[in-house]
Amino acid sequence: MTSPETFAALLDDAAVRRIALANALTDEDASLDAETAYEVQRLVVGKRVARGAHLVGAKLGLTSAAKQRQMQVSDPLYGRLTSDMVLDPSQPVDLDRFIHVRAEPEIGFVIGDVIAAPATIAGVLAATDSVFAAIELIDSRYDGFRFRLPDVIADNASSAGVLVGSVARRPSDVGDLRLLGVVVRRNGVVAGTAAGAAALGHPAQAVAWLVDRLASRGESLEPGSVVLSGGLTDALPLERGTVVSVEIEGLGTVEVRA
Ligand code: 0L1
Ligand code: MG
Repeated sequence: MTSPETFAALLDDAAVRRIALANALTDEDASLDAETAYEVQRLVVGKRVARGAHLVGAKLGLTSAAKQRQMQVSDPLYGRLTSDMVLDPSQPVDLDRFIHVRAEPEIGFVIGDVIAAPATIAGVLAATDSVFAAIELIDSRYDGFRFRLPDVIADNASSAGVLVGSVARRPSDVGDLRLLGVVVRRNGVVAGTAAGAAALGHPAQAVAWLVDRLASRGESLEPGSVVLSGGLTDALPLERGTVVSVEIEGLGTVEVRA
């Protein structure tokens, strides 16, 4: 079996050189399972931290029924967010940082208190300082975004960038997160619509899943962590000259310019 260290080095090299791997890790070694892939992910994130970034939180992926069906999985996955991924929405994004980046709308959380496992929607909401509109940039380190579940877990859930909207509100001031309308525009034209419930039925349920999953590995979310609760529509390729904006009811608009 190929070692987690070898796989982590391959993924990190692909990210640093912006050259996608032609083959998924599971093409090279079919015995790679989800648990080992999380160990690869830990090593990949550790390499970013060794280069000076620090952990700022986590993200959920594969939270929509459509994406789970497509990947033939029944669970989401998670990845880690690091400080070097946080981008300024007032500045154009430098596409040279990425391989084939895509943008997707998300509801973000800032966690205020430790959330005990097993977590509940009510427990997550009570421990949340604020929610905000976000754009996540995903960038697979695999050619053509072709991967199986362990591959994308190892690749830190395709994490690449985060743009945080300027409106931060307590969940109790926003209302039912499941019902928040979401409109995604590309160059001013509507390209996708959704509601908050697209993230695992309730964005706070996605956070609860993350808390429980981390707890099963002896980990937890630090107060102050930022959590992206999962893509609400299909991700849009972010090409030069493109502006993608995400408007979420009650949470304002955030945009990314390339
Ligand atoms: O954030 C996401 O939902 C992406 C998770 C990984 C799957 C993908 O890269 O599409
Ligand atoms: Mg996402």
